[in-house]
Amino acid sequence: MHDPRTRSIALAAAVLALTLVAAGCSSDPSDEPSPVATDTESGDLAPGSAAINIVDLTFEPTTLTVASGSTDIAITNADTVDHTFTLDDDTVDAAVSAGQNITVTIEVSETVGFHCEIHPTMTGTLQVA
Ligand SMILES: [Cu+2]
Repeated sequence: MHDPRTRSIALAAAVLALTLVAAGCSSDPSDEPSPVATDTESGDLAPGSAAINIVDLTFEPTTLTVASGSTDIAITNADTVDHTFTLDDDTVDAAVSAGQNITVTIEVSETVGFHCEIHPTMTGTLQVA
């Protein structure tokens, strides 16, 4: 039996590639808007932000503690009906459709209640710390 042997010539090509890495991706560090010039806490929940969930015609939490000043509140409507997030002093009246989530910016200096315009039984309190 004679099998033809294939000779593979391995060319060892030493390629010295001088790669010029043009790392010109210098993007600005995200400039986050700071509504009020207070001392910044680096931490979990950003100062000036909070979250409310609406589940089964109930605001959760019912009492939300926020700092005086500007606060971004992320509101998630987990229900299948529309709601509103309305401050009792009517400075904020935001519709939150079923399944939707929105963010409202509130400006409070003292404790104020909130409610849903559609469902009078839905109430809560924004407590200013
Ligand atoms: Cu409602």
